[in-house]
Amino acid sequence: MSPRPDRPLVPLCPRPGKRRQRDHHATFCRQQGGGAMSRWPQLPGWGRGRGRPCCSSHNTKLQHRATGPSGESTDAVIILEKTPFQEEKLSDLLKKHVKLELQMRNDIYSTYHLYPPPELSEIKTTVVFPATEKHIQKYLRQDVHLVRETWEDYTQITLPFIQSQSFSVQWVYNILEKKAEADRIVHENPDPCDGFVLVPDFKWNQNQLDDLYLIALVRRRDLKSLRDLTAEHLPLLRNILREGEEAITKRFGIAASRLRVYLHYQPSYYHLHVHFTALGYDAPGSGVERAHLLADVIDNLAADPAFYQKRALTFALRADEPLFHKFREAGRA
Ligand code: M7G
Repeated sequence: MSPRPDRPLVPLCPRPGKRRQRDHHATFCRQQGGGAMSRWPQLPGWGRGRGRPCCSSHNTKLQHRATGPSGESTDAVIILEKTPFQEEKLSDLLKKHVKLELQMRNDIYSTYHLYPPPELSEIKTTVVFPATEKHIQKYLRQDVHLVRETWEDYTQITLPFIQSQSFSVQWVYNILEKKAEADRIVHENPDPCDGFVLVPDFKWNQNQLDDLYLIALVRRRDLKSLRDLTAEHLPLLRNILREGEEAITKRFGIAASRLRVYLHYQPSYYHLHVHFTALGYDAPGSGVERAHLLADVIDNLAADPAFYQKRALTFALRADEPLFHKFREAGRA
């Protein structure tokens, strides 16, 4: 027998101070009807398109093919993510008149399907529309391989490749020029050479600090990635580290020692930026094959101004990525 749904389930409420829990369950969702259509971006044929799902533990990515009014076919990528539970809302979730269905009971153990009310069942949704083939590839799960890139590989393989094709960084320029996300800026340093803008990353919905994620975008437009950095950029990097940490502590009350501050190599967007994530959050891309701690980058450049023009750098590439094929063709992977 399941408990009466109108009975408050207060005894199940976690003790105050207990860490918020992360939802590890994946749900594959697909918008089927036109009910909420007006609230979505202009996605033609939304709900009627074909989907190609790719699920991980708590998120799912869906390629959606939409058909426009004149019959043209356009792709969208839709990323659905279960967000971490918010501790202050847990008691609501358990007290409210939630629908609860008993799944099984055995001795002192029982499991349920709990259907939360809409205000407590947010799914963070990111839409890329229109999406390029490169966006679709980025979000599809693929086999990955490690590549070890020397400086020669960088100049002969990677650089020509990223110059010929990489994601547009228009969204970055929009932030720097305050044409987008201006109201979200957490901190900015206006210096054209050593300045930057700090904004919440769009992976973070800002509802809870567990998965805190911000990015610092440098103002200058001539730095693509770690490979371009020399000792000349130390003042910029030191500003980002010190001011970024201070701003986050001031705004969100998180000490610098609880932040992971790093650059990606390879990044997806070749305009230099730095990631700030909560240390307790297993952020995508924070593994050793991609994340380079900013404090280490600063030390490396202080010890050797041309460190990143000498060192081999390791990163993972998906098997079907054109850059991986280039490394293969050159006998380097
Ligand atoms: P990256 O290292 O180039 O690649 O990071 P990744 O996306 O594979 O991690 C770029 C970062 O910018 C990522 O953390 C994105 O979530 C974030 N990002 C991307 N876009 C398009 C936006 C955007 O429009 N606004 C904000 N605030 N963040 C974005």
